[in-house]
Amino acid sequence: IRKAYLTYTALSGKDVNFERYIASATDKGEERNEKIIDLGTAIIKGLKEPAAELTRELIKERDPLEIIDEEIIPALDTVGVGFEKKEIYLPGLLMSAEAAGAAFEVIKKALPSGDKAVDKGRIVLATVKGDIHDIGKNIVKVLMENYGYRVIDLGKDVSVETVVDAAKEHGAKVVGLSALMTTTVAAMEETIEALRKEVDCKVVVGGAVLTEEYARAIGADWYAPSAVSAVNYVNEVFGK
Ligand code: B1M
Repeated sequence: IRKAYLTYTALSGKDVNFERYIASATDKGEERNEKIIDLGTAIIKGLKEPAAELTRELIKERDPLEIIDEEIIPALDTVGVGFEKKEIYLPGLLMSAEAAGAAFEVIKKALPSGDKAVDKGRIVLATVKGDIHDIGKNIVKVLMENYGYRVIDLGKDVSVETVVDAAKEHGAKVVGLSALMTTTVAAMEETIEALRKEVDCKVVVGGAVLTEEYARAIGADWYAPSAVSAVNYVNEVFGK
């Protein structure tokens, strides 16, 4: 009877995101759908609407970049660890990513939009081949645009050739590459190698799995551990 009840509450939408149902099927035991009180919890639980709503509240009193660094990224890190330990499954990871995306949409609107008429320089941006993680890249993009750069965003899972062609076509002085998996940093190296042969540009790289040492080893000009660091570097390049 208990199973039937849990199935009913899940399928009828009363058990948001099947939270109690999933908990009852794992060794965590049944949990109640707790009231969501902070943005981090909303992201961890994969709740889009509350995540957006809580961000709207937070943004009234906190700096948007601080919300990204202190709320959104730590929450996604927690989800990543849970996924690694097999406490969170792929659908949970996806829902958290969507909730983080909803929070970021609110932040994007609140950021000063910059002067769109200004074109301080062109930057090609991409998440490398084989990798579909683009939340970090999108943050970098918004920030660069706010500083007056024209960003040609090639999206995610972008082939080496597409990056090289776009850099040539747009005469990009900087190419930014993002990779989040140990399996895709190899594609980053391949892309840098191809760029070096055909385009005269600086390459800035970022993404959770990278380190400064590794970035140097694959021939990048700059390792950006954060979006702000990427913008600082780009300002330096174009300033010169
Ligand atoms: Co995935 N995933 N994921 N995932 N995911 C990781 C990366 C992982 C570490 C989780 C884990 O196991 N702990 C793991 C990789 C393990 C590894 O290789 N070491 C992993 C895996 C395995 C996978 C799949 C393979 C799972 C599967 O299918 N079995 C799959 C990958 C498919 C593929 O790409 N081919 C997958 C899928 C997904 C989702 C789709 C569900 C979702 C992504 C949604 C999206 O991006 N639209 C997702 C998510 C959300 C994560 C975690 C939890 C969070 C990533 C994130 O967005 N962080 C992640 C765990 C983690 O990172 N802790 C994980 C927030 C973001 C703002 O940070 O991207 O680091 P980040 O960006 C920062 C800086 O790094 C920097 O600035 C940003 C802001 O400060 N930065 C740059 C980033 N790029 C930059 C570029 C720059 C400069 C700075 O210059 C150009």
